[in-house]
Amino acid sequence: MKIIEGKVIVCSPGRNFVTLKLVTDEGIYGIGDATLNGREKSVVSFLEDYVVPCLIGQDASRIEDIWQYLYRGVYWRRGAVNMTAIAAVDMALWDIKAKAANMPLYQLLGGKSRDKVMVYAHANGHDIEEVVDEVGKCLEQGYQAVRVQCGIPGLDKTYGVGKKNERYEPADSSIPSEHVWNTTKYMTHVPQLFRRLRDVYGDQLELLHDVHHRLTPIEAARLGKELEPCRLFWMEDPVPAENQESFRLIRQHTTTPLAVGEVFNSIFDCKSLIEEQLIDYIRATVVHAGGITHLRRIADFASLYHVRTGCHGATDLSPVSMGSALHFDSWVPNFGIQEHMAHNELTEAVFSHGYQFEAGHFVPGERPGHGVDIDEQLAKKYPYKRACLPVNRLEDGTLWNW
Ligand code: KDG
Ligand code: MG
Repeated sequence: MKIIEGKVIVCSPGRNFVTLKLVTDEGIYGIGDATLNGREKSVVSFLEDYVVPCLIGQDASRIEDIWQYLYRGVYWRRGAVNMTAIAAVDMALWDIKAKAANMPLYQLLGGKSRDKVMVYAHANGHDIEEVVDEVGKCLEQGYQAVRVQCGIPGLDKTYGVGKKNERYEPADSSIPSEHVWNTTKYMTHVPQLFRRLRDVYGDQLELLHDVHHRLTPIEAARLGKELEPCRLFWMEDPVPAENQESFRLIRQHTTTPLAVGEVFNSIFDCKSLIEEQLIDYIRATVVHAGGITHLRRIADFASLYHVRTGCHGATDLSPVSMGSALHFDSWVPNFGIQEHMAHNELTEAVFSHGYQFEAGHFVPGERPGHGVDIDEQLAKKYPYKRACLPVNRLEDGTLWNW
């Protein structure tokens, strides 16, 4: 079965998505997500100019060999743009193989390890009481795990908190908008938020929080320690993780579980974190970490060290990623949790999918392949709109991590 065409589809049904469609000479096609938030066109160009021409004529059934060809065979390895493009090819090829076998993708991976996939929702608010209400709404919808983010008194904009009455979408401006950060204000507010949530909702609800790379190791250690009585499911991305060893210090001081890795694109980004058991959940995801072929390798490695998966699933990952992730999550033995941030109605119309929500969980569905398709005609109605992620500065103007 030969690849005869590779088409890159860019659309913006509320936010930008890049989709790769690979077509074979047997008429079977597969699609893969190639969305890299705020850098969409770099992946488009890389796919169109370099990757797709090399795929024409290749045997679509040789997923592993094509992965090695695009990774090992290339002198310039790794990097977000490169690995997102490889991921899109890989997802599309798994889709093709599963369709050719007339099976849902999870069957090809080894079958289901669980009946349903636990997901966590997002609740955010400008102040603590608004967050309390939002968490209540998630519980009414059946979620059993909720990530909470709250506005910080004295700071104008906060990561994870939308503008009044608007969905949160971080890529909000054609030139990066600027946020202002103050660690002391944040560190004094967050424990109050979680104490209040435990008072209102008790001990059973799973609560998660994303620090979004804002702290230093010793600050993260202190926050983790302070939050211990509130029993978080995880504290995510407490510090930037380029220096994996910095997690040793955090780990020595707190039993709050740690989740890291949504910006990782290779197993080498998390090698020490996993080997030294410095984290509890690895958040590498199918679209930014080289597809199912590479994510499976990361998960297998993590399983040796009691690290479980917690795939990234924000709205900038298209339904194609969500579908692929849910098949992966259904199979992976060391599954932890899956992030779910609902896409808007336009996105749901452009991308039809077989996955379904069931009381705080998702099931991947039984459609052959990963079960997600794109309506190309409808997609054309929503052309690309330039949108960048924000930058962050301290109050004195120093550039900080966003
Ligand atoms: O593109 C950036 C977002 O995906 C990211 O900010 C979301 O941190 C995030 C999360 O945990 O979902
Ligand atoms: Mg995050």
